[in-house]
Amino acid sequence: MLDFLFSGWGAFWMTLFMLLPFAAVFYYIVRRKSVVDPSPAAAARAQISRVEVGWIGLVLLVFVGVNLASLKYMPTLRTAHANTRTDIQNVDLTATSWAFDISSRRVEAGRPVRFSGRSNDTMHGFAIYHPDGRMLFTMMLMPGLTKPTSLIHTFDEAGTYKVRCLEYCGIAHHTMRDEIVVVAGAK
Ligand SMILES: [Cu+2]
Repeated sequence: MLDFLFSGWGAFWMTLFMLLPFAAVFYYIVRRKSVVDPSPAAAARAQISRVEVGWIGLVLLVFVGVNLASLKYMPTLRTAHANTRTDIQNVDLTATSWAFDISSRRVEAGRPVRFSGRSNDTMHGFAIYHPDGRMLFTMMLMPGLTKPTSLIHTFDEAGTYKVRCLEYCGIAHHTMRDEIVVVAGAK
């Protein structure tokens, strides 16, 4: 049942749920200040003024608007969305000091790739770098897990992408490199 919390929408509802106490405190303060204690204008009507309602409305509108607009950039939702695609490419990899064993070093651009990684011995990292040097993502590979660690990424551009281990794993950690070739998608 708890698996739901680790899905895209589960994470979304959980985040909203965690914001509830803050909303309650915010409401309590606003209500107390404008209804229960309207001082220093003690003679003012014991109601929330239109200006205050307007401000609260504006704040809520901006809050909801910004959250909705940024929803599609949430990694969990992107992953959940990519998981529904049937053309996903699977790449399995195993890290062993000090090399990667990668099931396929050639993937297509424009289609999501699910990287599922395991470690055979100690903590390793699996990071992919864009040909221009930018790091796109990194994932941590822990030994002894029953499920592989997985991450979904869609490459936009063809090219040779460098792979590096970013968890210090011993004397030859710096030699733990590899490459993934991204080819243009067939369209
Ligand atoms: Cu390493």
